[in-house]
Amino acid sequence: MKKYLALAAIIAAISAAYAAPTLTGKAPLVIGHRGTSGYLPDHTLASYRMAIEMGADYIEPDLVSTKDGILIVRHETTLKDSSDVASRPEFASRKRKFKIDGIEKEGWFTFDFTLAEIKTLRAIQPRSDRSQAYNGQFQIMTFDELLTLREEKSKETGREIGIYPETKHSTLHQQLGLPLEEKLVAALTKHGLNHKDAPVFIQSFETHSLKILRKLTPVKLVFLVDGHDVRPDGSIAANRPYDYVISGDPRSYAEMMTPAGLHEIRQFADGIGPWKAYLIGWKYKTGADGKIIDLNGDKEIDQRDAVLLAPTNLVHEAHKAGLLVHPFTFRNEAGLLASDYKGKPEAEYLAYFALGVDGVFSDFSDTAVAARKHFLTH
Ligand SMILES: [Ca+2]
Ligand SMILES: [Ca+2]
Repeated sequence: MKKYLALAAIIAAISAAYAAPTLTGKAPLVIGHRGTSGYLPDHTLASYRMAIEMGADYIEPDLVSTKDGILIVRHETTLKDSSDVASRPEFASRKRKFKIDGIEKEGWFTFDFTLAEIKTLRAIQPRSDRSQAYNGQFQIMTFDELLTLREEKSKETGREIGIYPETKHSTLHQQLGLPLEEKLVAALTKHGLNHKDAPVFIQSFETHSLKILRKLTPVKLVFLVDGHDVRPDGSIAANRPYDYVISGDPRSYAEMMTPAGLHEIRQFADGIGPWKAYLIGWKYKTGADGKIIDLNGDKEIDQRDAVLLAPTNLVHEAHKAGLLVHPFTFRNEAGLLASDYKGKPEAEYLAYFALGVDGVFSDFSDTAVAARKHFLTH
Protein backbone atom coordinates (compact mmCIF):
# COMPACT_ATOMS: atom_id res chain seq x y z
CA MET A 1 0.00 0.00 0.00
CA LYS A 2 1.35 3.39 -1.03
CA LYS A 3 2.05 5.86 1.71
CA TYR A 4 0.09 9.10 1.91
CA LEU A 5 2.36 12.09 2.06
CA ALA A 6 1.49 15.51 3.37
CA LEU A 7 1.59 18.14 0.62
CA ALA A 8 4.59 19.97 2.02
CA ALA A 9 6.45 16.66 2.18
CA ILE A 10 5.48 15.90 -1.41
CA ILE A 11 6.77 19.26 -2.65
CA ALA A 12 9.96 18.89 -0.61
CA ALA A 13 10.54 15.36 -1.88
CA ILE A 14 9.95 16.47 -5.47
CA SER A 15 12.26 19.46 -5.13
CA ALA A 16 15.01 17.30 -3.67
CA ALA A 17 14.68 14.69 -6.40
CA TYR A 18 14.81 17.06 -9.38
CA ALA A 19 17.65 19.51 -9.85
CA ALA A 20 16.57 20.89 -13.24
CA PRO A 21 12.93 21.79 -13.00
CA THR A 22 11.97 21.99 -16.70
CA LEU A 23 13.39 20.39 -19.83
CA THR A 24 14.78 23.68 -21.13
CA GLY A 25 15.44 25.36 -17.79
CA LYS A 26 12.89 28.05 -18.69
CA ALA A 27 9.91 28.92 -16.50
CA PRO A 28 6.87 26.70 -17.02
CA LEU A 29 4.28 28.03 -19.48
CA VAL A 30 0.76 29.05 -18.58
CA ILE A 31 -1.60 27.77 -21.29
CA GLY A 32 -5.00 29.45 -21.30
CA HIS A 33 -7.21 26.39 -21.71
CA ARG A 34 -10.11 27.30 -24.04
CA GLY A 35 -9.30 30.91 -23.12
CA THR A 36 -10.00 31.47 -19.46
CA SER A 37 -12.93 29.13 -19.44
CA GLY A 38 -13.31 29.23 -15.66
CA TYR A 39 -14.74 32.72 -16.00
CA LEU A 40 -16.32 33.04 -19.45
CA PRO A 41 -17.92 30.63 -21.96
CA ASP A 42 -15.06 28.64 -23.45
CA HIS A 43 -13.58 29.24 -26.90
CA THR A 44 -15.05 32.75 -27.22
CA LEU A 45 -13.16 35.89 -28.15
CA ALA A 46 -13.86 37.40 -24.72
CA SER A 47 -12.50 34.29 -23.00
CA TYR A 48 -9.26 34.37 -25.02
CA ARG A 49 -8.83 38.11 -24.56
CA MET A 50 -9.20 37.72 -20.79
CA ALA A 51 -6.65 34.86 -20.70
CA ILE A 52 -4.10 37.04 -22.49
CA GLU A 53 -4.81 40.01 -20.23
CA MET A 54 -4.33 37.75 -17.17
CA GLY A 55 -0.87 36.83 -18.46
CA ALA A 56 -1.30 33.48 -20.20
CA ASP A 57 1.68 32.73 -22.48
CA TYR A 58 -0.34 30.57 -24.87
CA ILE A 59 -4.03 30.44 -25.74
CA GLU A 60 -5.56 27.05 -26.46
CA PRO A 61 -8.26 26.40 -29.07
CA ASP A 62 -9.76 23.08 -30.06
CA LEU A 63 -10.50 22.80 -33.77
CA VAL A 64 -13.40 21.14 -35.56
CA SER A 65 -14.76 21.63 -39.09
CA THR A 66 -17.97 23.13 -40.44
CA LYS A 67 -19.85 21.47 -43.31
CA ASP A 68 -18.17 23.89 -45.73
CA GLY A 69 -14.73 22.99 -44.43
CA ILE A 70 -13.94 26.01 -42.25
CA LEU A 71 -11.99 25.42 -39.04
CA ILE A 72 -13.91 26.69 -36.04
CA VAL A 73 -12.91 26.87 -32.43
CA ARG A 74 -14.99 24.42 -30.35
CA HIS A 75 -14.32 21.64 -27.87
CA GLU A 76 -16.94 19.32 -29.35
CA THR A 77 -18.31 18.34 -32.73
CA THR A 78 -21.66 18.50 -30.93
CA LEU A 79 -23.19 21.96 -30.49
CA LYS A 80 -25.84 21.10 -27.91
CA ASP A 81 -24.00 21.89 -24.68
CA SER A 82 -21.92 24.91 -25.69
CA SER A 83 -24.38 26.84 -27.89
CA ASP A 84 -28.04 27.83 -28.03
CA VAL A 85 -28.75 25.58 -31.05
CA ALA A 86 -31.39 23.56 -29.17
CA SER A 87 -33.54 26.68 -28.78
CA ARG A 88 -33.43 27.54 -32.52
CA PRO A 89 -36.56 26.24 -34.30
CA GLU A 90 -34.93 26.79 -37.72
CA PHE A 91 -32.38 24.07 -36.88
CA ALA A 92 -34.72 21.61 -35.13
CA SER A 93 -34.64 19.24 -38.11
CA ARG A 94 -30.83 19.03 -38.03
CA LYS A 95 -30.90 17.06 -34.79
CA ARG A 96 -29.71 13.50 -35.38
CA LYS A 97 -27.72 10.58 -34.05
CA PHE A 98 -24.12 10.09 -35.09
CA LYS A 99 -21.20 7.99 -33.88
CA ILE A 100 -18.31 10.15 -32.69
CA ASP A 101 -15.19 7.98 -32.41
CA GLY A 102 -17.39 4.90 -32.12
CA ILE A 103 -19.73 6.31 -29.46
CA GLU A 104 -23.27 7.25 -30.46
CA LYS A 105 -24.26 10.84 -29.67
CA GLU A 106 -27.51 12.65 -30.31
CA GLY A 107 -27.68 16.33 -31.08
CA TRP A 108 -26.52 18.92 -33.57
CA PHE A 109 -23.12 18.45 -35.19
CA THR A 110 -20.73 21.13 -36.39
CA PHE A 111 -20.14 19.29 -39.69
CA ASP A 112 -23.87 19.55 -40.55
CA PHE A 113 -23.75 23.37 -40.44
CA THR A 114 -22.18 25.93 -42.76
CA LEU A 115 -20.10 28.66 -41.22
CA ALA A 116 -22.84 31.20 -42.04
CA GLU A 117 -25.29 29.08 -40.01
CA ILE A 118 -22.82 28.57 -37.17
CA LYS A 119 -22.37 32.35 -36.96
CA THR A 120 -26.08 32.80 -36.13
CA LEU A 121 -25.61 30.71 -32.95
CA ARG A 122 -24.44 32.05 -29.60
CA ALA A 123 -22.16 30.38 -27.06
CA ILE A 124 -23.38 29.19 -23.67
CA GLN A 125 -21.55 27.95 -20.58
CA PRO A 126 -21.56 24.13 -20.70
CA ARG A 127 -20.68 23.59 -17.03
CA SER A 128 -23.47 24.02 -14.49
CA ASP A 129 -20.97 24.91 -11.74
CA ARG A 130 -19.79 27.99 -13.68
CA SER A 131 -21.44 31.37 -14.36
CA GLN A 132 -24.34 31.28 -16.83
CA ALA A 133 -24.47 35.10 -16.88
CA TYR A 134 -22.73 35.41 -20.25
CA ASN A 135 -24.90 32.96 -22.17
CA GLY A 136 -26.10 34.26 -25.53
CA GLN A 137 -23.53 37.08 -25.81
CA PHE A 138 -20.74 35.60 -27.89
CA GLN A 139 -20.37 34.16 -31.39
CA ILE A 140 -18.56 30.97 -32.27
CA MET A 141 -15.13 31.92 -33.63
CA THR A 142 -13.18 30.71 -36.63
CA PHE A 143 -9.54 29.70 -36.14
CA ASP A 144 -8.58 32.54 -38.49
CA GLU A 145 -10.34 35.09 -36.23
CA LEU A 146 -8.46 33.73 -33.22
CA LEU A 147 -5.12 34.02 -35.02
CA THR A 148 -5.99 37.65 -35.81
CA LEU A 149 -6.78 38.29 -32.14
CA ARG A 150 -3.43 36.72 -31.20
CA GLU A 151 -1.64 39.12 -33.55
CA GLU A 152 -3.51 42.18 -32.29
CA LYS A 153 -2.97 41.32 -28.62
CA SER A 154 0.72 40.53 -29.20
CA LYS A 155 1.19 44.02 -30.64
CA GLU A 156 -0.89 45.66 -27.93
CA THR A 157 0.82 43.91 -24.99
CA GLY A 158 4.33 43.77 -26.46
CA ARG A 159 4.39 40.04 -25.63
CA GLU A 160 4.48 37.35 -28.32
CA ILE A 161 1.35 35.39 -27.43
CA GLY A 162 1.54 31.72 -28.36
CA ILE A 163 -1.17 29.56 -29.92
CA TYR A 164 -1.78 25.92 -28.94
CA PRO A 165 -4.40 24.43 -31.31
CA GLU A 166 -5.74 20.89 -30.97
CA THR A 167 -6.95 18.71 -33.85
CA LYS A 168 -10.19 17.22 -32.52
CA HIS A 169 -11.37 13.83 -33.79
CA SER A 170 -8.83 13.85 -36.60
CA THR A 171 -9.72 10.40 -37.97
CA LEU A 172 -13.43 11.20 -37.90
CA HIS A 173 -12.87 14.45 -39.82
CA GLN A 174 -10.87 12.52 -42.42
CA GLN A 175 -13.70 9.99 -42.75
CA LEU A 176 -16.12 12.89 -43.29
CA GLY A 177 -13.93 14.31 -46.06
CA LEU A 178 -13.15 17.35 -43.90
CA PRO A 179 -9.56 16.74 -42.76
CA LEU A 180 -8.17 19.33 -40.36
CA GLU A 181 -4.40 19.15 -40.71
CA GLU A 182 -3.69 20.87 -44.04
CA LYS A 183 -6.11 23.70 -43.27
CA LEU A 184 -4.55 24.19 -39.86
CA VAL A 185 -1.08 24.48 -41.36
CA ALA A 186 -2.37 26.80 -44.13
CA ALA A 187 -3.84 29.11 -41.47
CA LEU A 188 -0.52 29.16 -39.60
CA THR A 189 1.29 29.98 -42.85
CA LYS A 190 -1.15 32.82 -43.62
CA HIS A 191 -0.40 34.33 -40.20
CA GLY A 192 3.37 33.88 -40.43
CA LEU A 193 3.50 31.09 -37.86
CA ASN A 194 4.56 28.07 -39.90
CA HIS A 195 8.21 27.95 -38.89
CA LYS A 196 10.36 26.13 -36.35
CA ASP A 197 10.64 28.92 -33.80
CA ALA A 198 7.02 30.06 -34.04
CA PRO A 199 5.18 30.31 -30.71
CA VAL A 200 3.04 27.33 -31.66
CA PHE A 201 2.31 23.89 -30.28
CA ILE A 202 -0.17 21.62 -32.07
CA GLN A 203 -1.73 18.94 -29.89
CA SER A 204 -3.71 15.79 -30.57
CA PHE A 205 -5.00 12.68 -28.80
CA GLU A 206 -4.32 10.76 -32.04
CA THR A 207 -0.81 9.75 -33.14
CA HIS A 208 -1.99 9.63 -36.76
CA SER A 209 -2.80 13.34 -36.78
CA LEU A 210 0.63 14.24 -35.38
CA LYS A 211 2.40 12.02 -37.91
CA ILE A 212 0.58 13.81 -40.75
CA LEU A 213 1.44 17.20 -39.22
CA ARG A 214 5.10 16.22 -38.78
CA LYS A 215 5.34 16.04 -42.59
CA LEU A 216 3.51 19.34 -43.11
CA THR A 217 5.08 21.70 -40.57
CA PRO A 218 8.17 22.23 -38.42
CA VAL A 219 6.20 23.68 -35.45
CA LYS A 220 6.26 21.81 -32.14
CA LEU A 221 3.82 18.90 -31.67
CA VAL A 222 2.38 17.49 -28.47
CA PHE A 223 0.79 14.08 -27.95
CA LEU A 224 -2.11 14.27 -25.50
CA VAL A 225 -2.35 11.40 -23.03
CA ASP A 226 -5.92 10.70 -22.00
CA GLY A 227 -7.30 9.01 -18.95
CA HIS A 228 -10.98 9.17 -18.15
CA ASP A 229 -11.05 8.14 -14.53
CA VAL A 230 -9.07 7.35 -11.40
CA ARG A 231 -10.27 4.16 -9.71
CA PRO A 232 -10.60 4.22 -5.88
CA ASP A 233 -7.25 2.39 -5.59
CA GLY A 234 -5.53 5.18 -7.55
CA SER A 235 -5.04 3.29 -10.81
CA ILE A 236 -5.95 5.14 -14.01
CA ALA A 237 -8.70 3.89 -16.31
CA ALA A 238 -7.29 4.83 -19.70
CA ASN A 239 -8.77 4.39 -23.14
CA ARG A 240 -6.94 4.09 -26.47
CA PRO A 241 -6.11 6.65 -29.15
CA TYR A 242 -8.96 6.41 -31.68
CA ASP A 243 -6.47 5.90 -34.53
CA TYR A 244 -5.19 2.85 -32.60
CA VAL A 245 -8.75 1.53 -32.35
CA ILE A 246 -8.97 1.86 -36.16
CA SER A 247 -5.50 0.40 -36.86
CA GLY A 248 -5.82 -2.40 -34.30
CA ASP A 249 -2.94 -1.28 -32.07
CA PRO A 250 -4.03 -2.71 -28.69
CA ARG A 251 -2.20 -0.21 -26.48
CA SER A 252 -3.92 2.23 -24.15
CA TYR A 253 -2.53 5.67 -23.37
CA ALA A 254 -1.32 4.38 -20.00
CA GLU A 255 0.59 1.54 -21.67
CA MET A 256 2.49 4.08 -23.79
CA MET A 257 3.91 5.85 -20.74
CA THR A 258 6.99 3.59 -20.55
CA PRO A 259 10.57 4.54 -21.54
CA ALA A 260 10.09 2.64 -24.84
CA GLY A 261 6.71 4.25 -25.46
CA LEU A 262 8.10 7.72 -24.75
CA HIS A 263 11.00 7.09 -27.12
CA GLU A 264 8.49 6.11 -29.80
CA ILE A 265 6.44 9.28 -29.16
CA ARG A 266 9.58 11.38 -29.50
CA GLN A 267 9.84 10.24 -33.15
CA PHE A 268 6.72 12.26 -34.04
CA ALA A 269 6.25 14.74 -31.19
CA ASP A 270 8.15 17.27 -29.09
CA GLY A 271 6.15 16.80 -25.94
CA ILE A 272 3.37 15.01 -24.12
CA GLY A 273 0.23 16.53 -22.64
CA PRO A 274 -0.78 14.02 -19.99
CA TRP A 275 -3.83 14.10 -17.75
CA LYS A 276 -2.35 15.32 -14.47
CA ALA A 277 -3.19 12.09 -12.62
CA TYR A 278 -0.34 10.42 -14.56
CA LEU A 279 2.11 12.66 -12.66
CA ILE A 280 0.61 12.93 -9.20
CA GLY A 281 -2.22 10.49 -8.72
CA TRP A 282 -4.81 10.29 -5.99
CA LYS A 283 -6.79 7.56 -4.34
CA TYR A 284 -9.83 7.09 -2.15
CA LYS A 285 -10.34 5.13 1.02
CA THR A 286 -13.09 2.59 0.76
CA GLY A 287 -15.24 1.00 3.44
CA ALA A 288 -15.95 -2.70 3.99
CA ASP A 289 -18.76 -2.41 1.41
CA GLY A 290 -16.25 -1.24 -1.22
CA LYS A 291 -17.77 2.25 -1.41
CA ILE A 292 -15.68 5.42 -1.27
CA ILE A 293 -15.59 6.99 2.20
CA ASP A 294 -16.86 10.57 2.47
CA LEU A 295 -13.60 11.82 3.97
CA ASN A 296 -14.66 15.42 4.64
CA GLY A 297 -18.19 14.45 5.74
CA ASP A 298 -20.05 16.80 3.36
CA LYS A 299 -22.32 13.98 2.12
CA GLU A 300 -20.90 14.22 -1.41
CA ILE A 301 -18.15 12.22 -3.05
CA ASP A 302 -15.64 14.28 -5.01
CA GLN A 303 -11.90 14.91 -5.10
CA ARG A 304 -11.96 16.52 -1.66
CA ASP A 305 -12.34 12.94 -0.43
CA ALA A 306 -9.17 11.82 -2.24
CA VAL A 307 -5.61 11.73 -0.92
CA LEU A 308 -2.55 12.26 -3.11
CA LEU A 309 -0.16 9.49 -4.00
CA ALA A 310 3.59 9.97 -4.24
CA PRO A 311 4.50 11.40 -7.67
CA THR A 312 5.35 9.04 -10.53
CA ASN A 313 8.64 9.37 -12.41
CA LEU A 314 6.89 10.23 -15.70
CA VAL A 315 8.22 13.82 -15.90
CA HIS A 316 11.72 12.51 -15.34
CA GLU A 317 11.35 9.73 -17.94
CA ALA A 318 9.74 12.06 -20.49
CA HIS A 319 12.51 14.64 -20.05
CA LYS A 320 15.07 11.85 -20.46
CA ALA A 321 13.41 10.99 -23.77
CA GLY A 322 13.65 14.68 -24.76
CA LEU A 323 9.93 15.37 -24.40
CA LEU A 324 8.31 18.43 -22.86
CA VAL A 325 5.53 17.75 -20.36
CA HIS A 326 2.36 19.91 -20.29
CA PRO A 327 -0.25 18.33 -17.99
CA PHE A 328 -4.01 19.16 -18.09
CA THR A 329 -6.32 20.58 -16.67
CA PHE A 330 -5.88 22.86 -13.67
CA ARG A 331 -9.13 24.23 -12.23
CA ASN A 332 -10.06 26.26 -9.18
CA GLU A 333 -13.28 24.54 -8.14
CA ALA A 334 -12.94 23.12 -4.62
CA GLY A 335 -14.58 19.81 -5.56
CA LEU A 336 -11.80 19.18 -8.09
CA LEU A 337 -8.92 19.49 -5.61
CA ALA A 338 -7.62 16.53 -3.60
CA SER A 339 -7.80 16.89 0.20
CA ASP A 340 -4.03 17.54 0.46
CA TYR A 341 -4.46 20.88 -1.35
CA LYS A 342 -6.84 22.08 1.38
CA GLY A 343 -9.04 23.96 -1.10
CA LYS A 344 -6.12 26.02 -2.44
CA PRO A 345 -5.68 25.70 -6.22
CA GLU A 346 -2.28 27.45 -5.98
CA ALA A 347 -1.01 24.49 -3.93
CA GLU A 348 -1.78 22.12 -6.78
CA TYR A 349 0.18 24.23 -9.29
CA LEU A 350 3.13 24.42 -6.89
CA ALA A 351 3.26 20.63 -6.56
CA TYR A 352 3.41 20.23 -10.36
CA PHE A 353 5.86 23.10 -10.88
CA ALA A 354 8.13 21.46 -8.30
CA LEU A 355 7.92 18.27 -10.31
CA GLY A 356 9.45 20.07 -13.28
CA VAL A 357 6.51 20.31 -15.69
CA ASP A 358 7.14 22.57 -18.69
CA GLY A 359 3.69 24.10 -18.74
CA VAL A 360 0.15 23.72 -17.43
CA PHE A 361 -3.23 23.84 -19.15
CA SER A 362 -5.34 26.08 -16.91
CA ASP A 363 -8.98 27.23 -16.94
CA PHE A 364 -7.99 30.09 -14.62
CA SER A 365 -4.99 31.89 -16.10
CA ASP A 366 -4.81 34.43 -13.24
CA THR A 367 -4.41 31.68 -10.62
CA ALA A 368 -1.80 29.87 -12.73
CA VAL A 369 0.22 33.06 -13.32
CA ALA A 370 0.12 33.97 -9.61
CA ALA A 371 1.18 30.44 -8.58
CA ARG A 372 4.05 30.52 -11.07
CA LYS A 373 5.22 33.88 -9.74
CA HIS A 374 5.19 32.44 -6.22
CA PHE A 375 7.07 29.35 -7.41
CA LEU A 376 9.76 31.39 -9.19
CA THR A 377 10.31 33.82 -6.32
CA HIS A 378 10.38 31.36 -3.39
CA1 LIG B 1 -8.05 20.93 -25.90
CA1 LIG C 1 -17.09 14.54 0.54
